[in-house]
Amino acid sequence: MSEDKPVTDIITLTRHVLEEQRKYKDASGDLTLLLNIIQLGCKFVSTNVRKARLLNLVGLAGGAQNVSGEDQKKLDIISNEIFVNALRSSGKVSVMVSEEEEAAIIVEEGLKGKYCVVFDPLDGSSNIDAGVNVGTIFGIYRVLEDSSGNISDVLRPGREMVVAGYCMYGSSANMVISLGNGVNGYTLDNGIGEFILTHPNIKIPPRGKIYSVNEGNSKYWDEVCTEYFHSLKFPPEGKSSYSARYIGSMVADVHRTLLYGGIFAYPSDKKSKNGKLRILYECFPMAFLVEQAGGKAITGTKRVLDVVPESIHSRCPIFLGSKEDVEDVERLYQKHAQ
Ligand code: P6P
Repeated sequence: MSEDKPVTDIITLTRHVLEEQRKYKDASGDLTLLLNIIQLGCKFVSTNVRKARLLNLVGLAGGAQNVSGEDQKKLDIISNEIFVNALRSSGKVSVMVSEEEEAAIIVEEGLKGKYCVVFDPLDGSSNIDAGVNVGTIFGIYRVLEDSSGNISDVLRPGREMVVAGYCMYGSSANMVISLGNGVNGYTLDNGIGEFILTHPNIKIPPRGKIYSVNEGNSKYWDEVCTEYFHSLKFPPEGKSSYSARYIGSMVADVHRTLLYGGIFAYPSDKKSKNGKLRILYECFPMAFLVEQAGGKAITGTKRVLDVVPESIHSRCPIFLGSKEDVEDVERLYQKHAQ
């Protein structure tokens, strides 16, 4: 909220999306409702992540039982169930892909809608015990023309998404979202249960001073990664070294990169030929957001959003962040390809 706005003129995410919807005369309101469902899921997860830290709900049941004697489920499984049930009952979704579901969920006739949602309900959940920020990552496609809603509606380039976003659960819940014309950030006001606009029109700096990569994999890196990250640590005379920041939770690492600039990478290497991060519900939404904020996202040799996933859990390498930093990597790959 800008300084001069009176407290009584609060811009919530719902209001912001409705204002956006009014720009499209044929808008049905379905996307607005769908985003409200996603907000509900994020509010639920936010509450339970906070509770989990207090009630030690995290981790496998391991014999722990809840009051009705049922085995406690891992938080990410519960989070997944909340999103799947809420999205299915919305009647706005035909296909769902979740990090927690082996196969795509094709919604039954009668409840099918115009959209497909791909999501990781609780990315980085292994970090919850340590109190590290975790998050929900999501992307939305419209069902293809003449499609009744099936797997082909999601095995598409990320550039065809209509919405991408994440919700980071930390000291507060921060939603960062793009509907294809810029990026806005919202903070959950637990008092009124609404996401309030706090970071309008996020733009990533053209170049940063931070690099974010798991250096524990450096012995497996290709020549480009070895040369590139070395150049950040041992720059030419007169240039400052970059700082290293790596949390190991994608939402937290990308959120910092988006706000402060620099580069986040999960490269392919000799151990993981396609890297670790999943294309549909990690790489695409983050690449979409970073591009919308004026940055870039590449696999090393091509734009991430131009990749076509072979299957719903396919992976790809990713370098994302400030335009000039990512272009340095791009040039190195081009040089090594000659
Ligand atoms: P590594 C979390 O498990 C995750 O999927 C991403 O959130 C994170 O960026 C990555 O894995 C961290 O992987 O191999 O560095 O521990």
